[in-house]
Amino acid sequence: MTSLDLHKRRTAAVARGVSSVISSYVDHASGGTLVDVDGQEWVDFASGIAVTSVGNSAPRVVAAVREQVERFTHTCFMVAPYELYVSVCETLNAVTPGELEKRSALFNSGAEAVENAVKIARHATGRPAVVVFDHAYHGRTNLTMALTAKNMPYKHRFGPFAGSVYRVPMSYPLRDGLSGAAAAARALDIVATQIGADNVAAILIEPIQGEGGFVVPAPGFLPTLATWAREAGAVFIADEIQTGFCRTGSWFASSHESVVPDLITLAKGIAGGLPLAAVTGRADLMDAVHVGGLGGTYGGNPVACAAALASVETMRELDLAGAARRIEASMVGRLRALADRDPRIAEVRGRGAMIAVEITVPGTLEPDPLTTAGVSAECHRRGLLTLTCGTYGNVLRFLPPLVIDDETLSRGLGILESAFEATA
Ligand code: PLZ
Repeated sequence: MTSLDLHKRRTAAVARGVSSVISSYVDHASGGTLVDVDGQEWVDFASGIAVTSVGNSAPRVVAAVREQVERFTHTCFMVAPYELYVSVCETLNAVTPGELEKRSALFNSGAEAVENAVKIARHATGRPAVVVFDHAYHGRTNLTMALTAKNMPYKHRFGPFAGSVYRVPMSYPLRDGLSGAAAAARALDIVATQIGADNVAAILIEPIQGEGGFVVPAPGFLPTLATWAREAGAVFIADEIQTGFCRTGSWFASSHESVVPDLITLAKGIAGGLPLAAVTGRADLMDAVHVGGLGGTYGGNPVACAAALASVETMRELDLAGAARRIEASMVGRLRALADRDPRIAEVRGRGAMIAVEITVPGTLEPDPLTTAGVSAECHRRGLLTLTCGTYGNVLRFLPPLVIDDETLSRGLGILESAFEATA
């Protein structure tokens, strides 16, 4: 069966609303490459959107999943509990920032984790308002669509949306030129005047924005917001679904600025590709919810839990935070040199193995989504799997698996350079 055959079957069977970045179908994949059903190899700079940090079919994950799938596949933790769920919660409480008493609860998807973090914050504070930011992405369910900024393709004609969600400006150094403190003051002034501090249940923010364009806030922005939340009795929620689990060169991106979130949402990199998500945070907040108030049929599925424990072990053993920092060093070096030659690149930014280039009309800050899509398509033609992002679709982002070897990483960067040259 070729990709072309599969495309025909797909068109007749799969809803049009579910799209794919490339038109090739995957046959198998490892720690840095995918091979499609037509036999072409792709260098993987996507990791299934920052998921397979330990690589595809990582040996420890495969072994743990195999063993668990033979033992039992599902009992529902709310019906008949099992050790793996408890072990994952213990692990999350230990690896997340802050030496404080924590609790965790497990879910299936990132959006579900975000929904639950907001439920917990509202329940614990007795307040309604949730503060979110320009360019934010938090999911596609009804509440998380309301929390997400961008209309197309996430929200268009899917409303009405959940209420008591307030959007304030993000710190976006390339575009606002503000210090972290000044950008935080701008955001908090709106909170004070349009919401009122006493009504705020939570400030919810990605420490580095993902879908919104790999926007790294100016230093001081996150700590100022976290301090404000503490003083206002509001919950500071870090959405580390895309940034977590060594992706940015640290176990969690909040740590780059020594921020200890009250609650943290987790998914993606947590379980080597198996669906698992979590909320981890301050015990007093997590335990404020009445018995039976949190849950779901599949949350903390035992096979996904086994995969999570094996993934975290792999991250520790292979020092994948260190690997992400090494990826950053090679990527940023080559990309900065490319930016010096190519005036379409307005900025190279990101941390660890979460790096992007923002593309604008040369000499201006006018976003250039057409060029961005063109370069990305050229990468695909040459066998490099890249993704775009950004409110204006003008950011080309790179999320290689953290286990990618130097040769494959270098080959991917070479393809990227040639794609820029071919489209100049
Ligand atoms: N919060 C920060 O990055 C998922 C979504 C891709 P789910 N990002 C990729 C798409 O087009 O749907 C994400 C995220 C952050 C929440 C989520 C939502 O996680 O597992 O996709 O629900």
